[in-house]
Amino acid sequence: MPVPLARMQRSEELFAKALQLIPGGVNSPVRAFRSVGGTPFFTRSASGCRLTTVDGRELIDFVCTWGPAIHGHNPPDVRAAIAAALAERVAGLVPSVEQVRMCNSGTEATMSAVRLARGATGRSAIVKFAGCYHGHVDSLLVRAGSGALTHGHPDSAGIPPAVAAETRVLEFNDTAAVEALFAAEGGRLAAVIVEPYPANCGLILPQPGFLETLRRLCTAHGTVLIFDEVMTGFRLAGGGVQELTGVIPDLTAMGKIIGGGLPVGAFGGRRDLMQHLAPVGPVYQAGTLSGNPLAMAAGIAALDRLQQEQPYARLDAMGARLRDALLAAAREKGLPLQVPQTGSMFALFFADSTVGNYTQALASASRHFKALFHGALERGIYLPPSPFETCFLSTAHSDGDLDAAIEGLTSALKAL
Ligand code: KE4
Repeated sequence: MPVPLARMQRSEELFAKALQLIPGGVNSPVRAFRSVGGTPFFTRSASGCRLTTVDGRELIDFVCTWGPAIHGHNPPDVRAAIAAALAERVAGLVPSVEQVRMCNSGTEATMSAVRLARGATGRSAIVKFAGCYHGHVDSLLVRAGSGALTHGHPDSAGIPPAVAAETRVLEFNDTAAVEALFAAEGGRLAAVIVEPYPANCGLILPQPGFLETLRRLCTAHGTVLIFDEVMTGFRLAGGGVQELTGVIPDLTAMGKIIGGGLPVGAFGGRRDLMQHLAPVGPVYQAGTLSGNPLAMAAGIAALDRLQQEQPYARLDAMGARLRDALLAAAREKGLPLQVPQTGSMFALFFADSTVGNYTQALASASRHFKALFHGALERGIYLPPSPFETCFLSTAHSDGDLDAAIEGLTSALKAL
């Protein structure tokens, strides 16, 4: 039975206190519920795919701490992990990685990869795609996705115009625009950075040939192709999207799952590029706790468990089952719903046709999403509090959990 959101008064009290201590009451903007309204709840405990709030509500979790919790919350084996060489595992799994450097967040990983590309090519201009979010890097927080999009200021305050001036922004899937930019400026472009499956303005899948075009043009012009697989790495396959598509970037940024819930990022790729990094080469990059044994151990346990379980086919089947159930419910209700889904990732766009880029994502009806979010929450289902995020399944989601989620979500859809 739906439970009114109002019965989360303990969370209200705590959030009021957090607002005194932390800007916006959150350590990361996406958590503020700004896009959907209402007060963020506080979690008292979490296990597997379920959260228990300080208000005593139990919720099936589809946010999965925004991606890292591929094994759900508090997996025992991750806790029992021992320190070993995480780098060895990453190089063995990710096709583009001949060498890798550990850091402490996805933001550091993308920032460092861009600096490395600029240092190795001696060029300054970089290309990103609207709606892609690569962390809060000055030169990449330009028409970004995720919280930057949710909060309606894709170009954040505090970024000097000169910094953003070297960033070219194109629409994802716009092959003609990419061809034209390379024709005009190919020799000036240090890097193209892209989420190969953009998942920070909902979930957008590449049209056939788009990633291959990026690869061809970067190779022809000596531009470094960077895949930001912070979200998709190890989640969609052991080797991420590059394993699934066979499109191999020059550098890959990684994060989230690689830390097993602790703060870890990494970037790696062609050896000749990585050799430009200090102390070997002139591109400086550093981090006090980069590669710390605690975080490495958690990441190793998470990756090893993925290798042992090979959950990818099961996760994809579960995602497809959820997608089909939601589409059927929307059809019955006469709602224009798109549910892009790949592996353990899916999103919900209230739109008449496939959402293929940022502009189309923005045009989808976020008012329906807001109502769905609250309807789902009242039915014990926690979706990301923004239409510009992606939902995640984990190895902790059982078929029974999925049945419960389908019941709750279809009920919430029908109540729109
Ligand atoms: P972090 O610096 O938050 O570890 O990673 C930045 C980042 C880089 N690249 C991609 C593709 C990402 O999705 C992210 C971070 N994702 C957001 C969720 N959409 C993290 C949530 C948050 O900002 O709190």
